[in-house]
Amino acid sequence: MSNTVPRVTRPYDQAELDDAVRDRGAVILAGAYTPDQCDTFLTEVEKYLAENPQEAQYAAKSVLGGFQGDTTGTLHGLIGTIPSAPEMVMQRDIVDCARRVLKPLSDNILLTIAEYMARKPGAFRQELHLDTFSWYRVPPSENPIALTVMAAMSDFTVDNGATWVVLDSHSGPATAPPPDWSEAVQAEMKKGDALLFRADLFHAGGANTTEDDVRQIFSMGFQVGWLRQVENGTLSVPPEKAAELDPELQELLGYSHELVLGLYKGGHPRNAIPTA
Ligand SMILES: O=C(O)CCC(=O)C(=O)O
Repeated sequence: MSNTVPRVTRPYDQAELDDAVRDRGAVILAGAYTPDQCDTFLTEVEKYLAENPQEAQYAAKSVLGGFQGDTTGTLHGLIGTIPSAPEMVMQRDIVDCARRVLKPLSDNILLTIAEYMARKPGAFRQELHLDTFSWYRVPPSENPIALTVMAAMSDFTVDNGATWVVLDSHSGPATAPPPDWSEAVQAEMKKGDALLFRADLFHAGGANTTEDDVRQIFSMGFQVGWLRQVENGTLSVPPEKAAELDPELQELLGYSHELVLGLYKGGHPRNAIPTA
């Protein structure tokens, strides 16, 4: 079987997309975002960080920021602060694919996290890891419980550390030892492409060995509706702010319930959102 990451081009074929994610563990959606969308997102993030320097410091010292080290800049809680973030999260092909692929294990899906990462020159190569580690007590399954997206806001190259993935390494326990690096391949991408992979697939950020090429990433995840999210969506976007958002995005943030999980006063959590 080929050891290059499957790649779909527009118009994306749904079956090809879903099969690649389910069966090989990863796929690249070429041109998932337009260059304009990438530029707008990056400009807004830059402006926000310039106006709120305390946020960059807070992120650097946070649990996730600490894990990344000081060669990676991060920003969380994008929805509600970065104007284009809702549109970035609601990339229709990606959200719809997540709904289909996660459907066997959940009727509803949630946004696990939405974050910005800048992996700067000097960024180290991460260990091969699984994003299911967040829920390591959940038994392994043929069907994924979560998906991760690494969208290239600037080109991902071998030298600037394009994400490594180990195709077909999915469906094992979250505590499984990593495979050998010789099995890993890099997902080189053009600005606007998005790598979508199962959270139970081994992957790692690569080393950025360039002098001046910052690898700019918009990353997000989707998960079954009965697991706790990594980013607390209803604290990041409290009801008054959620009121400004599209109902589907409200639900993805956590203003939703899976059977009786997530109820508010015994009813739908959208009841907490003020109406005009
Ligand atoms: O940098 C990347 O491309 C992947 C990052 C990653 O997997 C992580 O931060 O957990």
